[in-house]
Amino acid sequence: MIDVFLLLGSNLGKRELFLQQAIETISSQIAPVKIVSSVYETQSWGKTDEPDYLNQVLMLQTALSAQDVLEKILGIELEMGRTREVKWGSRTIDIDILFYGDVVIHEFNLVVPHPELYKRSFTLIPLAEIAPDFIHPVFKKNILQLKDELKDNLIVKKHIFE
Ligand code: PH2
Ligand code: MG
Ligand code: MG
Repeated sequence: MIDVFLLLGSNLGKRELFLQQAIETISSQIAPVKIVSSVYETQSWGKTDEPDYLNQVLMLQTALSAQDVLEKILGIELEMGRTREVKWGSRTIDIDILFYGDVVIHEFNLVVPHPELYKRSFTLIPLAEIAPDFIHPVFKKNILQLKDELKDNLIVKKHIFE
């Protein structure tokens, strides 16, 4: 079994509901979600005129290959109404593979560890909550170190549920 870390993001419509639905669907279609971070309200990164996101990091353990996990994720995103028009555009749900154990993957449709995670506090802050000591297999630094080295001033705060 491999420890897989996923990032959920939503910045359109019923964001809280979409995160919850994604966790349930991932648990039934991929593997039971073992650990979840808090939900964070985060300023849009990359395309700063987009609405704020809710982000959350999950850990699960699976015997599926990384490509099989990706295929399931893309199916779940489609089922949940995800469309892709512009890079970094708004979305009901985005599910990204952050780590697939300590495996390094460079395939035409999949790069793991996620190539931008080290630049993004909206990823490193929730990740540091559930896996502070996990070593990034390329940078050979743990998540807390990466988080402390980050120069990203976008606001990331714990989400308050209504
Ligand atoms: N995802 C992006 C681009 N920008 N910004 C935040 N705050 N959260 C995201 O999940 C996010 C983003 C591309 O997937
Ligand atoms: Mg993404
Ligand atoms: Mg994605």
